[in-house]
Amino acid sequence: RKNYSTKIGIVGVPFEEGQGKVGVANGPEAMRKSNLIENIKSIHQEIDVHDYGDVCYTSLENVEVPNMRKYSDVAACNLQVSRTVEKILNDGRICLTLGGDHSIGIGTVDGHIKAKNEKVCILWVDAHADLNTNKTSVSGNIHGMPLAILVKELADYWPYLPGMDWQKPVLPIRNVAYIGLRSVDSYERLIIEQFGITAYGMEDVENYGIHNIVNMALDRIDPHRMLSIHLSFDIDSLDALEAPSTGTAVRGGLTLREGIHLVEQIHKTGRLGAMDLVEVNPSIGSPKDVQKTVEAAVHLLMAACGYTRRGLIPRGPDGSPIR
Ligand code: 5AB
Ligand code: MN
Ligand code: MN
Ligand code: MN
Repeated sequence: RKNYSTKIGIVGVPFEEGQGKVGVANGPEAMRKSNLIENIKSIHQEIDVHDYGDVCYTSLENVEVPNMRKYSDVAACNLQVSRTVEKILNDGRICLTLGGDHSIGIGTVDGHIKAKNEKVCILWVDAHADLNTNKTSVSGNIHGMPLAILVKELADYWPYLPGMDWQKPVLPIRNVAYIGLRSVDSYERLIIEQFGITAYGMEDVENYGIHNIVNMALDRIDPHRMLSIHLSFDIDSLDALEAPSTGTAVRGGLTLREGIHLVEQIHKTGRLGAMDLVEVNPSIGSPKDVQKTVEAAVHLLMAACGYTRRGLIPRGPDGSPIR
């Protein structure tokens, strides 16, 4: 049998200051109430899940950066996120982070990079590129900026970021791939083209199919198949019909089947280090919309833990199949 990690760590980040809508801070609670932990435990008997609870932080005082809304909260929260993710990985677990808005990707990726000595590649599954700086962002919302803060090549585009000295932009842009793009701002597109970032939009998914797209992305960002994979999954990568309860829904997205297939395929590499599941907002839409969205999130997280839609053959204590 292949040696997949069966040790999982879960952390919630009830944080919503990276964008303007109330409710996304309740994402972790909604996923836990939908029996996320119990569902993961029931995948197979060897699974060992530990819930590290929710991250909390105290906001910094008197720090501001132009066109970065709630900067002090984002900076303070992400330090705690980074430390927690680093700890979970150092405990030998795959780290699942429940968001929260996507600004928490700054901390999750930073913690992963620290735990694995920079041997990390990033799969950013999203309708959006999240590649704005404070100079290009039209909204000033930091959930549209995390990748621009993380990558090495854009370091010179930023002013000094007070209270973020713990975070160094060391991520090579060639280690990043997008899947699911369909709402990219013009300066983001310019950066993608200029740096040749691996970026698969919906038309690429249509042309090649999700299975080939995942392999093409891994060929580009991890050609030697040796890096720890960080899967940052924004629920708005899914079609608005499948995941309506999110702050910046865009129609024409991935089906849940394509999303699950992608996560299963990443699990099967045996190199999934950390996954973020962000932007689930239980205050948006009808109760049915919320249930649909939260259930989609739980399915995606279970796939990351090795849940298979085929069903598993029961195994005895020595790992051999019981027939
Ligand atoms: B999300 C937009 N590009 O910068 C901006 O949901 C949207 O984390 C950002 O992908 C969407 O405000 C951020 C227009
Ligand atoms: Mn995003
Ligand atoms: Mn998005
Ligand atoms: Mn496949």
